[in-house]
Amino acid sequence: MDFLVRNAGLGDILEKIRDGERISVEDGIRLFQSPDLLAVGYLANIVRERKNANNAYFIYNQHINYSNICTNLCKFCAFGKDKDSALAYEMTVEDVRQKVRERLSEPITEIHMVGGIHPDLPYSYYTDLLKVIKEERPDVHIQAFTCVEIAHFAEISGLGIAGVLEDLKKEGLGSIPGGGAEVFSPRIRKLTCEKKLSGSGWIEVAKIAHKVGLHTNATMLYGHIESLEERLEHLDMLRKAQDETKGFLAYIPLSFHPKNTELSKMSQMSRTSGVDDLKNIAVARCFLDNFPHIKAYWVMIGQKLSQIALSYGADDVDGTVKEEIITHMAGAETEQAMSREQLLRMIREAGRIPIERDTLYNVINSY
Ligand code: V47
Repeated sequence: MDFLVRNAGLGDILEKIRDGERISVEDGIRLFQSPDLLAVGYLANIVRERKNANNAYFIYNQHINYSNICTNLCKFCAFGKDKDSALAYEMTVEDVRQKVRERLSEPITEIHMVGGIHPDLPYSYYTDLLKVIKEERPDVHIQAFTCVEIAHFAEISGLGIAGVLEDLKKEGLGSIPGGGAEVFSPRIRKLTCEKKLSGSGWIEVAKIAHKVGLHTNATMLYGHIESLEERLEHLDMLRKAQDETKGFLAYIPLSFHPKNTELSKMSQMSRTSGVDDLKNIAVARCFLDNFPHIKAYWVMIGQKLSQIALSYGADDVDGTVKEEIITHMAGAETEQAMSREQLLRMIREAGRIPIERDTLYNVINSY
């Protein structure tokens, strides 16, 4: 395999990775540009193995999207709707209680909850959501509210970012998911999500969260109009932030789904290719040397490719999920849920040891 990597002109990057030396932004761009997928995957696999041995993680989780009403109306998003849209919805706090109750018989350890930037729900609505979830399922870990939602809560509550995070933590927030990062580049934000919290604003919220003791995840929404340089700029901002705080748990590349989005109305857009999906996993694994985990999110790239991604740098496949709405509104054809048995089979067949984890990567069961 070393010969294959050198033949692909990536010998110098192999040396760096072998020596545990950091690769540069230019190296990252070269990996994306390389036509030799196997060589790039081989490099990522070295890092994955060093960090996570033969383990592949999954979680028994539930997704709840409390409302799709959103003032940002990003051009890549099919989920967010104007308040007056016929497709807009908003769950009451009691609706969310009901959602949790419906699945109390299942061994769910994490509730992943996000929503749009709502124009008029009061701050107390969000703290009440945490309260009812904890009332129904006291032991569950609530991973909720993206950095974009947190910045919005800081504004409507007047508590400031750190104040809101401390307050939500007190009410039961366990950690913060990685959504809303999109592509940090100001050019991409201007063209696709002008009203959204800026890239540097997103990083700032994540760093404050880490300082108040909350772990967070990070994502990048790739495969629309961003350049390779902009992908690497995004990864570089994450790597620098992680050097400072060490609070990120996992990085999840999110493949763009064009259906029903403004971007696809403006110009013909197609789904990302399998090669680009695997490269996004592999390059991230090579570049983000300070991130413990790289997730292949099966909802977005499919169960089959997620299984292959376990040989291209990923060590986590997310979890059971159920009722995923954000990607399915944008045309995802994957299932909305996977059972524990399906996840175990997928991981075992990939030659890995399935580890059921909690949100913070504590081992619940090793199979
Ligand atoms: O924030 C929006 C993205 C995110 C589209 O932290 C789209 O462990 C693809 O962040 N095509 C939500 N993506 C999903 C997310 C996530 C999922 C699983 C695990 C974790 C984690 C985080 O999806 C949004 C946005 O960035 N998104 N529209 C679209 N058309």
